[in-house]
Amino acid sequence: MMGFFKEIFVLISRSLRKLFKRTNGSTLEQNVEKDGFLVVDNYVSVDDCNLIRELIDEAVNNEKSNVWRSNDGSDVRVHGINDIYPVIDEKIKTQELLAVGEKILNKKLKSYFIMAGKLSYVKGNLGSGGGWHRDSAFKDQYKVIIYLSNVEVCNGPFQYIKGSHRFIQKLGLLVKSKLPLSRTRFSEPELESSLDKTATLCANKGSAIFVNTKGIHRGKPISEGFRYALTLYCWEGVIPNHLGELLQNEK
Ligand SMILES: O=C(O)CCC(=O)C(=O)O
Repeated sequence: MMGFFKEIFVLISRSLRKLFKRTNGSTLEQNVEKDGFLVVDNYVSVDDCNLIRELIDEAVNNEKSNVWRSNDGSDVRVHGINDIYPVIDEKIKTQELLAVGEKILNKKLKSYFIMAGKLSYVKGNLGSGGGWHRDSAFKDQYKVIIYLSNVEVCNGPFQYIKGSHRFIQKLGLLVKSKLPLSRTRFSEPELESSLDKTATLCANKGSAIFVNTKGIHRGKPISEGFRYALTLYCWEGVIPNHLGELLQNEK
């Protein structure tokens, strides 16, 4: 019952903010609001993607870096890579990405970092993010994922259940599959009634995915090769402790 009221509260506050904004917003904002995501091709040039990939490899191989690895070693992450190489913020125009996020959320964003992720095929891997999940059960959460390598269906593309950030779909999952509104992690069978709405976002290097990660998403388990990507994480307040510990100056 509590979850229901939280959801209604978020819905009312979002509608009020929209009312005061008095504009429908850009196509990008409208798509993220409707479907939960939008892919923009050629956001970063191929040369810049290649340069950033070299920097990621350098950071991963440098023993001074704070590198996170999944248990099976298929997912390797450098949180706050922009603190080691500020040129990355310049190349991906982080300030512009944050400005878009502020428009989508209609809130000021005060903190952020860039996470570099390198996925490689390892038998039995769960994919980036460790399976289907919402980053937050009730609050809208903005992220941008930039592919630095061409991503086909075998390379662990980002997957999103279209519209799953919306209250109406959450209600559907509650009614059809008995999934509480507060749930953030899901097994594949639990999502059976919604999997036909899955968008598998294959795209070329340099593409940027603008997404509300309140919706249900995952990185598809990688079945071949590798995937390089950057993810912008940002917040209205401070960086949560569990992520702050992974940043570069914390080592
Ligand atoms: O990198 C991906 O494809 C998915 C990442 C993810 O699940 C997340 O950022 O929460």
